[in-house]
Amino acid sequence: MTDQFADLGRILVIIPTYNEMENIRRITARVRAAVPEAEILVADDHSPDGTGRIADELAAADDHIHVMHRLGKEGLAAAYMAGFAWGLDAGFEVLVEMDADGSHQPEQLPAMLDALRNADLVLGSRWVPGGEVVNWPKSREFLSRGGNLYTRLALDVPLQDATGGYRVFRASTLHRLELDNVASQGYCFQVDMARRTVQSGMRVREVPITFVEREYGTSKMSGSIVREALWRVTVWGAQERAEKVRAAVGRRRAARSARRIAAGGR
Ligand SMILES: Nc1nc2c(ncn2[C@@H]2O[C@H](COP(=O)(O)OP(=O)(O)OP(=O)(O)O)[C@@H](O)[C@H]2O)c(=O)[nH]1
Ligand SMILES: [Mg+2]
Repeated sequence: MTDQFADLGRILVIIPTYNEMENIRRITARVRAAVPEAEILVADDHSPDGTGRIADELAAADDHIHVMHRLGKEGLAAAYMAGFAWGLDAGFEVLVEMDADGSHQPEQLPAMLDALRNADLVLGSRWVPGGEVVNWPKSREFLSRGGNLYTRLALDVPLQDATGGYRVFRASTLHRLELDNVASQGYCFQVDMARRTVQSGMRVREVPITFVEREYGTSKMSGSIVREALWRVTVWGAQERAEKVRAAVGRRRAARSARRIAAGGR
């Protein structure tokens, strides 16, 4: 089998899980088929339904599958932070975020990896031309589109889908992002990572994906995750605007004193 992405370096797909018993076999098999050279890290938060045990069985049968057993449910962001640390430490050059529930289709990963050749971060995007959602109630679509519009306006970040969770990072991008102080839990963590990448001048590309609503298991989305996203984005936006005003005032003062010096005064 030829290694289609050898030029990108070693690839790790991180799959956080909490009670994904019905999904874990399916999703790992699909990743293995779609990108055979990629390795997988299942980051399980001690799922009561035994997802971690099933992942152990899969890992025992396949040296491309690894499992991280975490102590308890700490949220998606914490699982990804631990997964990133593990992957960077193990020397992977490409780190992928993917949900376990089938919403992020492994078959679309090759197109995203291809886009990484000209980017530092690739976002799987539902809201660029060619992107779509399947089986989503109108209310969820409204929430996602509205959340992204609000994020664009509040943070001045030119992304159509900054809240999505299907992503491909270069290791070098994660190294530059100072992961230690990434706060927040749900969507907000995704927004924070995307805006930091844009603001540090790195290249972010959005690739259209077909997001498929989960068929098995239950969603961990909650009102508190949405509320957290809303207030954090608002606070970040206000901070950024205040900084821009401070910078503009500073520039004006500097220009004024330069003019005074040029005129011989003080
Ligand atoms: N390790 C870990 N994984 C989690 C946690 N919460 C959610 N996940 C996983 O994160 C992924 C996304 O969670 P979902 O419940 O699908 O959340 P969502 O995709 O935002 O919501 P839906 O669209 O309703 O499915 C899934 O693979 C979950 O198992 C957590 O606290 N710890
Ligand atoms: Mg989901």
